[in-house]
Amino acid sequence: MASARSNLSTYDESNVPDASPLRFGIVVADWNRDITHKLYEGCFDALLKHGATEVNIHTVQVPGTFELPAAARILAGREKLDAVICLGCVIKGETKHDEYINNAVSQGLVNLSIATGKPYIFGVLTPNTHEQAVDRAGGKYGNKGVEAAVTAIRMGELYRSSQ
Ligand code: DLZ
Repeated sequence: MASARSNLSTYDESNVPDASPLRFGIVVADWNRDITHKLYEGCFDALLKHGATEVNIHTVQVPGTFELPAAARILAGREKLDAVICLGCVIKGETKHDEYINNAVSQGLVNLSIATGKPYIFGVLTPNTHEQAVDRAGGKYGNKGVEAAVTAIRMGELYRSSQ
């Protein structure tokens, strides 16, 4: 960390660190795959756009969002990675399944990040409706997979510089 006051950068899609030296994992859930596979496309393309190479992006598919933390941990144990991006979509329904899954996954990913020092990125949509999900998977609010990729690049660079 800098000891003097930094000139803070304005990070957006036009000001992202070079991802070419970094290695990424992407774990994508198949539940609501019309949404999650779009998140994946946006995420993967954004990593490439910022310099990542295909051989440095390792993808694993899992059945549902609940499986993301365990699979992310397995993938990080198998490959040398600077950040692991987890993509899913849990749509609110008649029961409380969304609360159980979202709480477990967000807690699981932050626990992994803190325990290992490696960034595990929460790229999970938690919409009330399918339409809200569409809006955030390449629709009117953009593609949250792109935001997850940019977050992974920034955090991956921080992780790499601390090794
Ligand atoms: C069971 C379930 C339900 C009801 N809804 C979703 C969902 O909206 N999004 C999602 O990613 N997964 C869902 N799942 C599946 C769970 O994530 C998980 O795969 C199963 O409970 C098995 O552990």
